[in-house]
Amino acid sequence: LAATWATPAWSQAAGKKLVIGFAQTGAESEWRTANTDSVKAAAQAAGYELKFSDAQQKQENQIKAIRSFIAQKVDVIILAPLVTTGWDTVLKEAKAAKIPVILESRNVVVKDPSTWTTFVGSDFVEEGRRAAQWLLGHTKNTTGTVNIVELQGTVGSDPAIERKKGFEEVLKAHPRYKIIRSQTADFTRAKGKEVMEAFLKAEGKKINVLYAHNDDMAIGAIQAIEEAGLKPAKDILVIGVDAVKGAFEAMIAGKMNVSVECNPLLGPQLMEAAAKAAAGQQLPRWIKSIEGVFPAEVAAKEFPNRKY
Ligand code: GZL
Repeated sequence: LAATWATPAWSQAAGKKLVIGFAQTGAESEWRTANTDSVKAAAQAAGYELKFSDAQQKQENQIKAIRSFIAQKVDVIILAPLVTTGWDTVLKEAKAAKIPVILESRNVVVKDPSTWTTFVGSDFVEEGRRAAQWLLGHTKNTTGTVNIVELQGTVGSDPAIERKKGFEEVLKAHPRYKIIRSQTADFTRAKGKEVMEAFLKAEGKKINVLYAHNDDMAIGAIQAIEEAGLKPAKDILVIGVDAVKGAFEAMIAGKMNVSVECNPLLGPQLMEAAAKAAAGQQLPRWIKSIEGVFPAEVAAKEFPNRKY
């Protein structure tokens, strides 16, 4: 059951402007900047005050930001938790201060789940399944071993853990598909290129597929593949997640095969959830994003419709 909160002293009738503290991970990817823009725009549209903190990919900065929001007595805290663990103490402090916490874009693992009100974000296991299902379909007329290298997202983050889980869950029934190398590139283009260079040095032409937990790492890896004299999307299939602009551009250029969408435009849902949480209303434990899969064949047609 969603945690219910005592109605705070203020009420909408008093017309008090909602004050929200937003502890963002940083600006590691195109997805993240689109997510930040969506939250800021939705807060402005709602007439709410948004106190924004960019943690530069450090959990301790997010914890500091949350403590500062508590000290400032904000009405609601929105947290995009960099990693799943390490939140028990600070979320207990928020609960003690009767400030609802809304998780967005990543989930947490805590002993007392009543310390957070709702998670607004995607089903990352399903995103991993969709990546594997696309690969199975795309290679169904081939035989022999399919060697996969995997660029994982931030170590210990919810999307990295679950995209790996979903991908492996589907492939375990197909033993000819083998993940021969798997390493984190922290969701960034720069690291994606660096780690893919290492994979290519170690495995070279043995690599048939790249599965990247986000498009930014895939785009970095594409540069490494080209610099190694290989053709991305042909010599090595390139699978990404997020469906950001960069992925559509790569697919239209024939350098990427597919991107599994992960919707960053969570601002409107977050503002609605924040107002309800501040008013002590019941909320679902998970407000799930709606999203699809975009293979290169549809990229050019879809591109004009994209909003991030
Ligand atoms: C997903 C989000 C992930 C994106 C990455 O909800 O947490 O973090 O897939 C981003 O691009 O860095």
